[in-house]
Amino acid sequence: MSETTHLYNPSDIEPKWQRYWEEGQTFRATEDPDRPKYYAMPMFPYPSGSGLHVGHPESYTAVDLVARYKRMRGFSVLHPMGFDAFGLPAERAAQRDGIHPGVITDQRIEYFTTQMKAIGFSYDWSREVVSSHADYYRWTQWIFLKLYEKGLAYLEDVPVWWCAAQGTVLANEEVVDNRYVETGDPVERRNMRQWMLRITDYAQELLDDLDSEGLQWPEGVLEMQRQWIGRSEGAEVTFRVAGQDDDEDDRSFLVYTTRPDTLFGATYCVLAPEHELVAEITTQAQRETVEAYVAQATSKSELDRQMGGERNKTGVFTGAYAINPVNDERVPIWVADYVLATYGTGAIMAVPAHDERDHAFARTFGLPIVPTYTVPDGHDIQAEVYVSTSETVVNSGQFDGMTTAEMMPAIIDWLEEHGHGERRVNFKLRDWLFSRQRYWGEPFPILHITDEDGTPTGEIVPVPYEDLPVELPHVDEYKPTTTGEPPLARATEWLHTTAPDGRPALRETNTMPQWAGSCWYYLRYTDPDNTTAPWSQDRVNYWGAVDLYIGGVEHAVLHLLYARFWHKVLHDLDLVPTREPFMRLANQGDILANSYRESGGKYHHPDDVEERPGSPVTMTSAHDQSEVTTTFYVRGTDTPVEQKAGRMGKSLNNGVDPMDVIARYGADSLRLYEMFMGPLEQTKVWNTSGVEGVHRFLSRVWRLFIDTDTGALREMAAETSREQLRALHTAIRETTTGIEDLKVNTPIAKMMELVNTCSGETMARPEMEQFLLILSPYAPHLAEELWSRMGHDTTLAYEAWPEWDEAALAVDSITIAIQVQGKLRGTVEVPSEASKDDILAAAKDEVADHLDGKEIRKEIVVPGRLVNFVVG
Ligand code: ANZ
Repeated sequence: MSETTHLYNPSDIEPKWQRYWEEGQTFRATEDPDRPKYYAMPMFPYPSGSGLHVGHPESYTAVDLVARYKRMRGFSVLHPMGFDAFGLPAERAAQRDGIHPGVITDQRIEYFTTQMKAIGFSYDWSREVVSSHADYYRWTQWIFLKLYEKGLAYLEDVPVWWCAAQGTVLANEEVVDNRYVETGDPVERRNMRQWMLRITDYAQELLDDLDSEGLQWPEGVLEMQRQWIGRSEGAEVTFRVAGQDDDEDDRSFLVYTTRPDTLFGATYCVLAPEHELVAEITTQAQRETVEAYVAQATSKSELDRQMGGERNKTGVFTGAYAINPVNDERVPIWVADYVLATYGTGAIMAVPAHDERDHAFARTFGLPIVPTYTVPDGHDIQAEVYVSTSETVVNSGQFDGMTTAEMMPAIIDWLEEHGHGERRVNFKLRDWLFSRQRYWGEPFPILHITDEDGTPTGEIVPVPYEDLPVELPHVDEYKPTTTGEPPLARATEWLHTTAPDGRPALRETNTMPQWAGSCWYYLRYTDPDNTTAPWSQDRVNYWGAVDLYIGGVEHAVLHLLYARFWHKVLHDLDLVPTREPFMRLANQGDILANSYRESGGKYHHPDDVEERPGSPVTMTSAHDQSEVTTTFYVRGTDTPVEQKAGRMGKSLNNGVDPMDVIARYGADSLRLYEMFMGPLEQTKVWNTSGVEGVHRFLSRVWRLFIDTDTGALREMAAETSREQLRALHTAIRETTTGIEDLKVNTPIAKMMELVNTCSGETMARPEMEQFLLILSPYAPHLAEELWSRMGHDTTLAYEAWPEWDEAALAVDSITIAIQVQGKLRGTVEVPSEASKDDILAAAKDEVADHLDGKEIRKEIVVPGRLVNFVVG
C-alpha cells in the first residue's frame, strides 16, 4: 500500500461519523429527571436561495462546542435546529418562477440541512421545526388567538407606507425619501386598517426584566433594548389657547415634557402637523401657509423628520397663542415636523435656552430665548444652548434659587395643586404593526362577518381553536388583486366562509409579519410533534429558559423584544415557567470576505481572481471613482480588480460555500478555522489559506496517533513527560474555561502548543485520550475516529470531560544567586526552564539598587546557578 493512503483524510472519516451519529441518534435530547438540563441554540436561519455561507457556521459551531461540552459534563442537552421559513424573498422567487413559495422553501431547507449535516453539528434533528409548515404555524395562530382574547391584538387605522408597485405596506426602515429602498418604487402615506399588538402594555416589564437575575446579555444589547423601550419621566402640562381679540377661549392642549423644571423658559409651543387643534386655531391670515406645510410634513417618515438635523428646522406660525400656566405669558403656537404626533401628547412647550432642537428652531425664527438656570460666565445663551442643569434656578418667580433636584418635585407639586398638570411616564415603544399584505406568511385565524350581500359589518369573530390551522390557500398569482387587496383575496373559495354560528363571513386576508414564527420557536423545540397543544407543560417545565442563545447583533432589538413580549404574555397565561426566554445571549461578529470589483462595477468571485504582485496597476475604483493601485486581476486576463472586504453575499459575489471548504479540507478544519479566526463577537475577514493552517494542525494530531506507514495506531508512551503533562493540563484548563466563557479561539492555541510540545512523541494512553476528549467539541469527527481506533466501541460524546490538575500545571522553580562584581547581592526564584533573558530580567530587578547608575559591562549567566554582573 502506498504511504499516502494512511495520511489524515477527512473525507474517509467524516461522512462515516455523521452516519454513525444519525443512525445511533447520538444527540437525541431526553427529558431525564436525574440529570441537570442545558438548552443551547443558535438563531435559526432564513433558508435563502444561496444556501449557508461560511458566516453561518460561526455561531452554529460556537453553540455546538458548548452543547458537546455540556453533554460530557453530564447535562441533558437540548440542541435543536429549525428554519425561519416565511418571508419575502421566497415570495419574490415564486412570482418570478411561478413555483409555489412552499416548494421553493422546502428545497432550500433541504440544501441547508445537507450543509449543516456535513459540518457535523450535534443537533437533535428529530426536533426540527419549520415555521412555514402548517403543523407549526397552526400554533402560531393559536398563540395569536390567546393574544386576541387578552385584548392584546386589535385592528386600527394607522398611517402606513403603502407601496403600490409591490402591493404592500412597508416598515419605516424600508422607506427612504418616499421610495422603497430595495426597488426604488415610490411609496405613499395611507391610512389602512391593520392588526396591531399591544406590546406597550408590557413596556415597563420588558424594561425591568432586563435586570433580571441570571440574565447574561451583552451590555450593548441591553442598552439597545432600553433605548428602544425609551422610558422617560416628566409631566404633562396643560396650556390654554389664548383668546383671539381677547375673547375667552376654552380650548387647551397638553404638552409632554421631561423638563418641567424649565417651564418658565417656555417661550413658544409647537404642535405636531397632525395635531387635531392645528386646523382649529390657525388664523385666517396663516391658513394657507399652515395647510401647505402640514400637507408636505405628513408625507415624510418619522425617521426623516427626526433626522432633519439641527440646522434645517422647518415650521410655521399658526397665528394663535397659548398661555404659559406658570407666569400667564402669551407664547406663540407653531406647527413643526420635529414634533411627532405619535410621541407624548404630540405637542411640546419649547425651551430654547435649554433644549438643543428648540434653540436651533428659535434662532431660525427669531423666537425669544430665556434661561431658567444661571449660565456660566461668558456663555452667550442667545448664541448657544445650555443643556446642563447643575446651576441655580432663575427667572422662575418663587422657585428662584433652587437646584434641579429641588425644582423638579416642587414644580410638579405646584402644577398638580393648581390643576395645570401632573406627573407622567412615557415610553418611546409603539404598538407593533402586525399585519402584512403578502402571501407567504401565517394567515390570521380571524373572520369578518358580512351581511347578505357580502359587505363586512365590522364584526370580527376568531376562528375556533379546533378549526386551526387556517391553511394558506393556493392562489393563481402571488400578487395583490387589481383592487389592491392582499394576495389571499385571490383565493375566493377560501375567502368566503361561514362563522361558527352559520353567518356568512370573509377570512382575514392579511398575513402575519416574518417576526411571528421566531417569537416562540424555542418553545416548540421542547415538544415539536405535539398535535394537541403547542407544547406540553412537562416538557416546557423541564427545559425551561434557553440557557445559551447565539445570533447576529442585527436582532438585538426587534426579534429579541418581540420574543420577550410573547414569552411574558405566555407566562401570564401560565403556559411557560419563566419570565424571560433567553438567559445567556451572545452575538457573533460578521465574517467578511474580500470582494473584487472591476472599474466597470462588476464583481468577480475570489476564485476567479489572481494576484500578480509584480505587476501593480492603477485603476478607477468603482466604489468612489478614486484612483487605486492593485495587483489583482481577473484570472487569465488583463482586467484589474480592486480588493475590498465586505459582507459575504450575492451582491459582492464573494460568498464562500462551506461545502467547497469541506471538500478541500474537511468539516473539522472548517469548524476549527471558524473558531480560530478570532474572538466570537469580533468582525473577521475570511481567508481560505487560514483553513490550511488548521488543517495542518489536525494532520499533526493524526500523525501523533497513527503510524502513516502502516495506518495502525502508534504505540503509546509508557510515561508522559513533565512538559507534556503541563502542556496537556494547560490545554484542558483553557478549553474548559474557554468554552464556558465563550472565548472559543484561545483553547485552539493551547492544543497547538500541546502538539508542539509532543513534537511527535506520544504521551501515555490516559493522556492521549484526555487530549482527544478536549479536542472533540472542535473536531468531533477526527476525535471520534481516533477514539475508536484507541479501542473504544462507543461514541465519546458522553465520556466525562477531563479535569485539569493544578499540580501538573505547577512549574518547578530553582533559586539563582545574583552577584554584582562577584559579590552576592541577592537571589531570585525562576521557573526551571526560564530563558536566559527571563533570568537576566528577574536578576536585574532584584539587585536594581546595586546597579543603579552604573553601566553593565558584562552579564555572566551560569545556567541553573548564578548570574554575575560586571559593572564599571
Ligand atoms: C421641554 C424641554 C426642555 C424638553 C428641555 C427637553 C429639554 P424624551 O426624553 O425622549 O422622552 N418632546 C415631547 N414630546 C415630543 C414629541 N411628540 N415630538 C418631539 N419632541 C417631543 O424627550 C421628551 C422631551 O422631548 C420633552 O421634554 C419635549 O421637550 C420633547 F430643556 O420639554 B422637553
